[in-house]
Amino acid sequence: MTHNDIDKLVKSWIIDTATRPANPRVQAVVARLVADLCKAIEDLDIQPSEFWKGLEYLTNAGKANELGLLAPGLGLERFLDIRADEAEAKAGLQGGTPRTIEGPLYVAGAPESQGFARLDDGSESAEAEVLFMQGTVYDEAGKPLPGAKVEVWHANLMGNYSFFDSTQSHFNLRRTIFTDAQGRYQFRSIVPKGYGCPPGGSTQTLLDQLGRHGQRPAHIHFFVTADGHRKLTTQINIDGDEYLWDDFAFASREGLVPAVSKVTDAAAIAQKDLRQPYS
Ligand code: MBD
Ligand code: FE
Repeated sequence: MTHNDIDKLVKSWIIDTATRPANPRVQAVVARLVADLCKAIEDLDIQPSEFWKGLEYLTNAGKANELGLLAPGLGLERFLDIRADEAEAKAGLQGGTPRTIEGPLYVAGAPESQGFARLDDGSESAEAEVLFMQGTVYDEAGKPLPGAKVEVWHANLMGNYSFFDSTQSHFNLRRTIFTDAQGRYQFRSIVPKGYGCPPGGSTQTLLDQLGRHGQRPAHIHFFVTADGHRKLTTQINIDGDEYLWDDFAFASREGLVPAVSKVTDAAAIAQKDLRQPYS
């Protein structure tokens, strides 16, 4: 069958030409996706057994709540970001901290504080390196923005996230910090390890067949929001990670790998103007 024949056939099935109420956007999107799938079946001579295997795969991935992991693994979430960057560039917007993907592991409702927060519950203090981070939220004119909401979340030393890992306390390594009068936020936490897709899970099983690993470099996620401003979704990477430029989710970007300095004495830490000195 030609692609043209497929387009016609699919439209004749999917789009109701009668007067029933319909959603034109859903009609257009579904007709396109089904037609593209039919074209792939035709061109690749996908066998019925392969088709049903694919459906079973998606069923299992959905049941295991892994579709949100599959999307970044296949580069689809990164693709949405590339398009968002293009749309902003077209609108004449540029500069600022680059966006990168949210991923599937954000949880709303983290404890809130002003200016500073400690993110970790101390349960890994014996093994972890202490991490301090501070920054300033600026508006598009480069003016510091007080009262901006900075939501931070990251993995523990096992590369796991609270709520998705029942061994962690609720909201461990998740906080919401509002910037102070100078637009600054500061936090203390632990240096995280990178995430790995669950071995034997739907996503990793597919990645295996693509000859790919399912590792992310160590990273920290951010949402930055403020009234009258668009939301920034981003991450930073911990420099030196072996997967820094080999992320299975394609989220690493220039400008999101801040300089890390190792500080070993309390006096030097105090000099960094952190409100809650190392203890
Ligand atoms: C993560 O921690 C993550 O940030 C992404 C994008 C995908 C899987 C796990
Ligand atoms: Fe993550």
